[in-house]
This record gives sequence, C-alpha cells and structure tokens, in this order.
Amino acid sequence: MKTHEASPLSDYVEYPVDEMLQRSADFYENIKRRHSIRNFSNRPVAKAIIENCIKSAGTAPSGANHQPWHFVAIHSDEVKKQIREQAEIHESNFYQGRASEEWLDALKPLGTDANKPYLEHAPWLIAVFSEKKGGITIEEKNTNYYVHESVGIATGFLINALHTSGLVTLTHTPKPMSFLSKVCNRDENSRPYMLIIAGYPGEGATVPHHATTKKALEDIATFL
Ligand code: IYR
Repeated sequence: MKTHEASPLSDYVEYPVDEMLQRSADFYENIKRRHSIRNFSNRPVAKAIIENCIKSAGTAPSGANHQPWHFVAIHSDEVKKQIREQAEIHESNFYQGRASEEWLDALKPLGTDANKPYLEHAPWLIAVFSEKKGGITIEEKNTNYYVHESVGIATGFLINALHTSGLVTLTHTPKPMSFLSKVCNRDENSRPYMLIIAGYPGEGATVPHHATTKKALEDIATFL
C-alpha cells in the first residue's frame, strides 16, 4: 500500500465575489468565441505556443492521476501530407457510402466533405492518443482508469488553451483513425483519440450558422 502524503493547497486564489462573477462572465465571453474552423492559413505558429498548450492539457484531472494521454504535435510537411492522404481516403469512403443517410443529413448544414486541405495548410496538427496501460510515470504499464473521460477532459483543456492563446482549431475525427498510430509511430498501447488542427484562420474563414446555435442554459442545466 502506498502512503498518502500531501502538502497544503498553496496556489489557490480566492477572488472577491463580484470579481468572481466578472471572471465567470469574461470566461464565457471568451470561450463562446471558439469556433470549429475549416479554413486555415499556412502562417507559422511558434512551437513554444503549442508546447505551452500541451503542458496545459497535461494538467487535466485523470483517473488515479495516470495521465493516460500522449500528444503528437505535427509540423512536418511530409507527415501532414501522409495524414491528409490517409484521412481523405477514409473520408471519401465515409461520404460515399459508409455513413448513414441520417448522418450525412446531420452534417449537411456544416458543409463538410471528403476534402481536407487544412490537414496540409495548417501549421500544426495535434494527434491525441489515449494510453491503455500506464501509471504516474511513463515507465509504468499498470491499468489506466477512466481513460476516455480523462483524455476527453485533457483535449478540452488543449482546445481551450489554443483558443485562449489566439489560435483557431478544428476537432477532427477521421473514421477510422487507426492510420494515425502508424504515421505517428505509436505502439499498440496507444489509441488515436482525436486530431486537433491549430493555426490562424485562413482568409475569408467562415462559421456555419448551424454551429452557432447553442442550447439555452435552461435546456442544458437543471438546478435543484
Ligand atoms: N469525420 C468527417 C465527418 C464529420 C462527422 C461529424 I459527427 C462532424 O461533426 C463533422 C464531420 C469529417 O471530418 O468530415
């Protein structure tokens, strides 16, 4: 049995209530400007910014603090090209038959198709992997817990960090995503979870109206 050692909470910051109210409102104003963008500029973005965003993602809570995630940040044109080629093959199959009519109908208002030029244009692709086995250090190969939940939260942190840094993103889930493991040299313990595209918006980037329709507070929350 491991012993439970702890230190006092020393970095908590308490704000006056009116400031708290302001900060929560400001956070909402900031996060509601996050949009999924499909038109990226090829303008470079410093690696240090991506590193900070990944470090932020790495602070997410996780099952037993095993941090069952790995981020592959892709800047190489060659690797981006491979990802685009593979993703477009799978997406073509998806749009030309594998997807149900209902699914295709649901996607129509977003205007998506099998063409994924942003996979080559954007300066950074961040492939998020979940790790089946792990532990508090990367050498360990113990059971990981709540892997999906943990990686989902970390990915949310990552998207928030990228947005707050001043970049736009797209949450992309090519289906199937298994090709990402090979392209990113991950072993069978790693499972592709999501691909985040990050960069500056391309000229004339748009936001589909469908994507800006957010449910009202009373529709998404119940207060008891
Ligand atoms: N992966 C495809 C299809 C797609 C699926 C959903 I659900 C979306 O919200 C958006 C797209 C694509 O990237 O085009």
